[in-house]
Amino acid sequence: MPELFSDDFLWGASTAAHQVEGNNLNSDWWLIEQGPYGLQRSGDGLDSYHRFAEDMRLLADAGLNAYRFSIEWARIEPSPGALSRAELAHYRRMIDTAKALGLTPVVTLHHFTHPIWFEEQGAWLGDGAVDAFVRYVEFAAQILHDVDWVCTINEPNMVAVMHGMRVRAARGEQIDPTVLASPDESIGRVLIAAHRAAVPILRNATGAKVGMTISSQAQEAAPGAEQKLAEVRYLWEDMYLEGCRGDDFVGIQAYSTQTVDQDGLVPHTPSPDNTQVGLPYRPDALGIAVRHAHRFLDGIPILVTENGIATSDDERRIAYTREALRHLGEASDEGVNVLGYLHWSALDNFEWGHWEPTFGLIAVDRETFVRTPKPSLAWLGAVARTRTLS
Ligand code: GCO
Repeated sequence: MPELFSDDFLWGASTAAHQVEGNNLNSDWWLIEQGPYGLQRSGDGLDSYHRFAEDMRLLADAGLNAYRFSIEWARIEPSPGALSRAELAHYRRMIDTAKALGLTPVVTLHHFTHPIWFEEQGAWLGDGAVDAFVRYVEFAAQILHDVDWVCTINEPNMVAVMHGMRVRAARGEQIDPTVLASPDESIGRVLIAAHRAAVPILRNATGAKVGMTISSQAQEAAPGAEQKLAEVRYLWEDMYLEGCRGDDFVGIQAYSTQTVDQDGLVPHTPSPDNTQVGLPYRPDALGIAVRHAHRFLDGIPILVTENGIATSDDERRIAYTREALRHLGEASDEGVNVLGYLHWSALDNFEWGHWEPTFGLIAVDRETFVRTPKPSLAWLGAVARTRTLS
């Protein structure tokens, strides 16, 4: 069997601070969870704030060589301009721990959450939003000097969806929280400006490759809807890819596909084969996503920063991931420059208001915090060590 990818390929798993840490009390999401949306609460999370070393050790022991995690703005800058040195030191310990275990840290600076004070200033639509983010990035850069991979903002396109829906709800519009609105273009423009402002700061202060991670829906045109696809994909994805031009890499995150017809996004047909979050089972989405980013950004290096499946059936997770990696390997053989594959997620975690969907390679008892690796973790670790899809 031919070997997959190069020997310096990153093989790992991803998490985000708010989804695993617990008690992220100063963040907008802590408030959102208590709002009128009927959401479950993150609470203690998985207590990864204290148990991160155990999480990382499980990944390293399985054979993975990378871990993507995020650092929390709401902890590092608890009030405007106030730097918490203790929290920076906490995240520095995470970097050191990863390195000591042989895991390359891939550090995300903003993964959906921000401080309550930033929310109160209007968040991304407030005056001085980019300046506030830049100040946080300057703080964060103090612990990133020897980190090789930094993602500035995770899925700005999805932030523009969620933040946009909240802004419209606050204005009194009727919003159906189960139907995703299009990304709010004005919010998206601010996020792109924030990313562009962060890149030179990080390049000066660190040796890191710097990029942004984009949610790809692997959109496909229904017959005759090519023009509509181009319009829709611009708002959902291409505008953000455009904002990555000139970066060291782009992070691509793909789970399933999305059909676009003359009227726009076609709702997914309910099916028992859909995943726990209602997405069609489409492991080929990853190949579609990376090929599009490759073409659109003229061969930019690509790091797969998320790919996975919400399922309670771990055999299905393995089957999905095997197929996704096969498609990724084919894209790589065609010339797409793929630098790594970071599975979503390391752990079953807080899926933004819901605990039921399980994306993890590791199960967690939320009362005792005991971690139990699933067969998929050993399987992915073996793929990483042997670079073959057994
Ligand atoms: C994302 C999110 C993750 C989700 C994952 C599964 O970047 O979309 O980063 O936080 O949990 O996508 O839906």
